[in-house]
Amino acid sequence: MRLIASPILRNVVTIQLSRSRRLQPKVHEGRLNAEGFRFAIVASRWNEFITGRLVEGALDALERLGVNEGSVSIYRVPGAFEIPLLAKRLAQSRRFDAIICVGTIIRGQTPHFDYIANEVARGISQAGLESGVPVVFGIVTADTVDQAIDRAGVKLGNKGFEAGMTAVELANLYKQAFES
Ligand code: INI
Repeated sequence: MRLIASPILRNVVTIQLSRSRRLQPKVHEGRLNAEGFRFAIVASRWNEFITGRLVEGALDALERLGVNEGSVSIYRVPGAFEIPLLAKRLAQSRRFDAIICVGTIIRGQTPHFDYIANEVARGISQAGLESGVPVVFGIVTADTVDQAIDRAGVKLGNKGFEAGMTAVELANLYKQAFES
């Protein structure tokens, strides 16, 4: 069987190849170096046995990436629903280069799961958009306690660690992009 590329497809390929030869785009990517940056972790107390591991994961990432002693503050709130407002106020205070939000919302524990999870996600996103400071989503949402445990360091990585890494990358990226 002979394969005949359509004229449209041939054009696409030609354009992509010539673009990659001509253009030398300047790529901006944040480095993974936490030295000199300040971070706040906003953590809820619900499901502490899981959220505690997310906090540990975030601290581990910051420490591995060289954060300075005294440059990390942890703020605790009762539930995940309370995270967005505090994250927004901390971001607006300009005392931190990034805010890391961690918490655990489990479907089986509340008929309000969808409301809480949606509002928390929307609020965290809004905190970043309204303050202009990176606010990172490190919230575990899961159907069961077992699933949540898996995302806090057992099987599927640690969402707090992931959020810590993201915060460092974004702190660097924003500094490179807007302060140099
Ligand atoms: N808060 C959580 O962080 N996780 C949950 O799973 C949860 N459940 O299941 O209800 C939860 N509820 C409390 C909520 O976040 C607020 O603290 C509360 O509604 C007071 O505003």
